[in-house]
Amino acid sequence: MKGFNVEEIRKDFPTLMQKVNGKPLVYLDNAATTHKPISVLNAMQDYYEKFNANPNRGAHFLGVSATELYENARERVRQFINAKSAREIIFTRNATESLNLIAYSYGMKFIDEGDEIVVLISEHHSNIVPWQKIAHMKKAILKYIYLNHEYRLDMEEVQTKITDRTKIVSLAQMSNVLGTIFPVKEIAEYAHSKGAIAIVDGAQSVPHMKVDVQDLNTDFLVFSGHKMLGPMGIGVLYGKKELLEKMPPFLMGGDMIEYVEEQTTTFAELPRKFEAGTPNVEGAVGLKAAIDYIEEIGFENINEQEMELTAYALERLREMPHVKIYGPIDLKDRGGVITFSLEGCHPHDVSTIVDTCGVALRAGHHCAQPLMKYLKAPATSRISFYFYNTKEEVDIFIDSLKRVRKWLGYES
Ligand code: 7TS
Repeated sequence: MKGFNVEEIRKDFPTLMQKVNGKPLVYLDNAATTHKPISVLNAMQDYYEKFNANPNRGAHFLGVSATELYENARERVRQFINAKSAREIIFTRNATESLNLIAYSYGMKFIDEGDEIVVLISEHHSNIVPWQKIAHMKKAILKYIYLNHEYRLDMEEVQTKITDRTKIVSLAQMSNVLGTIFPVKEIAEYAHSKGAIAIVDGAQSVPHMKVDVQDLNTDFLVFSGHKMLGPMGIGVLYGKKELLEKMPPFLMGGDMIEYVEEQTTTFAELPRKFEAGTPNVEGAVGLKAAIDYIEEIGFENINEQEMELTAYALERLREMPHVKIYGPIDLKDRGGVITFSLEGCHPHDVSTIVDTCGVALRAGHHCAQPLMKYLKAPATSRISFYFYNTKEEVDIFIDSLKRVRKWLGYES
C-alpha cells in the first residue's frame, strides 16, 4: 500500500496508545464512533485559542474569522462528497438529526395520506423511528424491503416494494450490523423512476469509501462527523438545492431568519435557513481536519486495510465452533463490520469477558431491533474496523473470544 504504515498512523491517535485493564487497548467498536487524530484535536484547540467567536454576526476580527472557518469547513465537505454547491451542505448534530430534519421538514410538507415510505429492514433506528412518526401523523404507510439469505438485496424485492405510491425511499449505504453495502445508486434510480425521492444514510459508508452525491444521484445524504475521526456533535445533511429550497425550516430562531416582524418572519437563504442558533464551529473545524486526514491516507489504502482485516477476522471466526456470523461471508460489497453470536453466551458476557483482555466490542441490538427480530437473533456481538486496526489486534480478539465459553463453564 502506497505510503501506508499502520504503526506510524497509530501514533497519531493518543486514545489507541492506552492500556485498558492492564492490556493494550484493542478498539473494535468503530461503527459506534472512531478515535480522533492529534491533527483534529489540535485544529479544535487552535480555533478556541485564536478565533473563538459567534459567527454570522458582528464585523470584528474574531467574528469574521470564525465565520470564515465555518464556511471553509462547509466547502471542504462539499468537495469531499462532490456536491454541486456549498449551499447544499447543512451542518447538524449528527446523522440522526439530519434524518429528523428531512422527516419533519420534507415529510410533513410532502407526505399525504396513503403515501408510502420505504426503508430496509436493516436500518438503524434513526432511519426508522422518524418515519414511523411521519407515517402515523400523515396516515402514510411505512414499508420494509427484506433481505435475502446472503443478507443482501434482491432487486425483485426492491421493485415489489417501491411502487407508484412511494414518495420516499430511505436506506443506509452500509448496514451497521451486517456490513452489507447496498446498491444505493440503482435503488435511487428505481425510486426516481417511480416518482419518489431517495435518501442515503451514509453514517457507515462515508467514513470508509468515496461517496459522490452527483454520481449516486441521491436527493439527500446524511452522515456523522464522529464516525469519521471528527468530533461528536457535528453531522451533515446534503440535499439537492431544488428540494431544500422547497422545504420549510425545521428549527426556528436566530441565524435562520431574514426579517422578523411581530407576527411573521421571512427566512434566510440556504444553508442558513436550516441552521438555527449558534452553530458548532469547533465541530465544523474538527470535521474539516478529519476530512483532510482521511484524504491524506486515501480511500484506496483505507479500503485495502479494512478488507484485509475483515477477510482475516471472518476466516478466524469461521474456524471457531459455536460462532454464527450475521452478514455476507464473501467480501464483495461488504465493509469491515462483523456481527456474530457465540452459542450459549449472552453478548453482554462476551463483551465483559473480552474487555478484561483490553478488547472493546459492541454487544446488544445495535439500534436495529426490527432487523434482530427479522433475523431471529436474540442479541449479538459486533466488531467493526477502521484503517488503524491491525491483524495482531484480530488475533488478540480471537484469543479473548476463545476464553469466553471456558469462563462461562463450557468444556469447549
Ligand atoms: N445510521 C447508521 C447506519 C448508523 O450506524 C448510526 C449509528 C446512525 C445512523 C446514527 O448515528 P448518530 O451519529 O446520529 O448517532 N450507529 C451506531 C452503531 O452502530 N453503534 O453505535 C451507533
